[in-house]
Amino acid sequence: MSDTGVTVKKSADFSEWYTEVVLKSGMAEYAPIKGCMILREHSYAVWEKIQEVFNQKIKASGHRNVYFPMFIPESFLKKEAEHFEGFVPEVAWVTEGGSTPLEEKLAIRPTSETIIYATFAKWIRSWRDLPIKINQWCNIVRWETKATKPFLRTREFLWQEGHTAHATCEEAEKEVLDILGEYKNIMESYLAIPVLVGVKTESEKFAGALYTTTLEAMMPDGKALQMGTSHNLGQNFAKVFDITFIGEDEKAHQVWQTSWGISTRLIGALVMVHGDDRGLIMPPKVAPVQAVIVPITYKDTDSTAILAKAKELMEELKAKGIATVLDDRTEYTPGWKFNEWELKGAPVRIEIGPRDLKQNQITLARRDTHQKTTAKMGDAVQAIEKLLEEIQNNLYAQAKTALEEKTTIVQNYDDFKETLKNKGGFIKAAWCGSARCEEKIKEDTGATIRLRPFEKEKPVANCVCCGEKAVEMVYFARSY
Ligand code: 87F
Repeated sequence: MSDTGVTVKKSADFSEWYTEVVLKSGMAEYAPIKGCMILREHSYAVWEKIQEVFNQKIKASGHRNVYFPMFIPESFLKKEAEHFEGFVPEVAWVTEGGSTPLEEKLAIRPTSETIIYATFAKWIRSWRDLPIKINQWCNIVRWETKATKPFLRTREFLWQEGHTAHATCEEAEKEVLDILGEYKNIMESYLAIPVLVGVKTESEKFAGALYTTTLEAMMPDGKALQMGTSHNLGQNFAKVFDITFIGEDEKAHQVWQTSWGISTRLIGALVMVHGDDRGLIMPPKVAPVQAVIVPITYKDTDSTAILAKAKELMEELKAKGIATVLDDRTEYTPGWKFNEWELKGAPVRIEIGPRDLKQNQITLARRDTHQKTTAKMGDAVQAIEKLLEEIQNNLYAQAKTALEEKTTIVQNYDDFKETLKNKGGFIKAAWCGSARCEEKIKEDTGATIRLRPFEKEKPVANCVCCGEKAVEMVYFARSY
C-alpha cells in the first residue's frame, strides 16, 4: 500500500500530502529540469476540459484564438520598462543560435503584451478595426527563484492570455468584468471552488494596468491562492506602442485595452481544495473519468455474465455522455482497484458482483462521502447522473463552508495578528486606504490585501493598522 497509496494525512502535513497526491495519482511528475514538471494524462485532461469550457464561452462573445511567437525581442520589453521593471529578474533569455550570438537577445515570453500590442499597432487604423478580441493558449516561462511547487509555481506553465482593444473606456471596462464572470463560472460551477472577487490595491495590481480585478480562493492550510486576473489596461500600452485609430469623428484616438489570464495553477487548487487522505476527488464536471465500473469477480469462478452486464452498462453510460471506464484488468483484485480509483478521484464507483447480478442491480459508491447505495439496473443511468450532480454540488458546498469558516472579521491589530497566527485564512478588516498601512501589515505579518471586494460593506471599525478613519473593508491573507 505504502508505495502506491497516500501515506501522509492531509491534516498532518499538508504540503507533503499535496505532493504525494499529485505524484501518486498520476497527475504530474517532476521533470529532469529544475522547477519544471510533466503534466501527465490525468491532469492534462482537466486542462483540456477547462479549455473546452472557456473556448466555448469566449467564442460565443466574439473572441478568436491566435498564436504569437514565444520569443520576444529585448527592445520590445525595454519599451515598456516602466511596467516591466519588477519582472526583469524572472525573464529567461535566448542569447545564441547554434553557437552564433544573436544580434538582439530574445526573451522567452513571460506574458505577451509587448509582442501582441506591437502587432495591434499595425492592425488598427480606424474605428472599423475595433474591437479586437483575441486569446491564446500557450506556455509561459518565468525563472522563479522562490521554491517551486507542482501546478502552483513552476518555471514553465500553461495558460491562456486574452488581449483586447476597444474604442472606448466603457467597452474595456465591460470586457474586464465579463471575463471575470466567465472565470468565476469556471471556478465555481466546474471546479467547485468558491472565489472572492474584487479589485487589487495599487501596490498589488499589474503595474501596466489602470486596475486589476482578481479571483481569490482559500486553501485548506489557510493560505489564499490567486486563481485568475482580468486587467483594465486603460491607454497605458496604447501610449507606449502607439496604438491609435481614427474615430468616427475623424480624429485620432488611443485604444482602450484589457488583458486577462488563467493557468494550470487551477489544477493545483482543485487538488488542494477537494482532495482527502485517500487522494484526489475530481468534481464530476471536470473529471476525466466520471464513473468507473469495477466487476467484483473472483479467481476460479465464472465471471462471463458479470462482465457482459458491466460492458452493457458502460456502453449505455458512454452513450449518455458519462465518461466511464470498465476496469476489467484481471491482474488486480477489486480492492486494489478501489484504492487506485479513489487515489485518482473518480467521483462514482460502480460495483457489479454476483449478488448484484442476481438482484439485477448495481452498487454505487460515491468518492466524496464514501456512501454506498444500490440501484436497479434499469435505473442505473439516471441514478448515476443524479449522483454526479449531487457530488458536484456537495463538493462546492463543502468548499464554500470551508471558505466561510476560514474568514474572520477582526476589529483591531492584536486580533488580526492572533487570527493570522492561529487560524490563517482570510481576514476581513477595515482599512484606511493608505499604502503605508498596507506595507506595515505586510512587514509585520506577511499578509497582503488580497482584494477590495466589489460588494462594499461599511467599515466595522477604524483602520485595523493605524486606527484612523477607515474607507472600506478589505480581505487580507498570506498567500501562495
Ligand atoms: C514576469 C516576468 C515578466 C507577470 C511577469 O496577468 C513579465 C511579467 O508582465 C508580467 N509576471 N506579468 C504580468 C502579466 C499581466 C497579464 N498578462 C496577460 C496577466 C494575465 C495575462
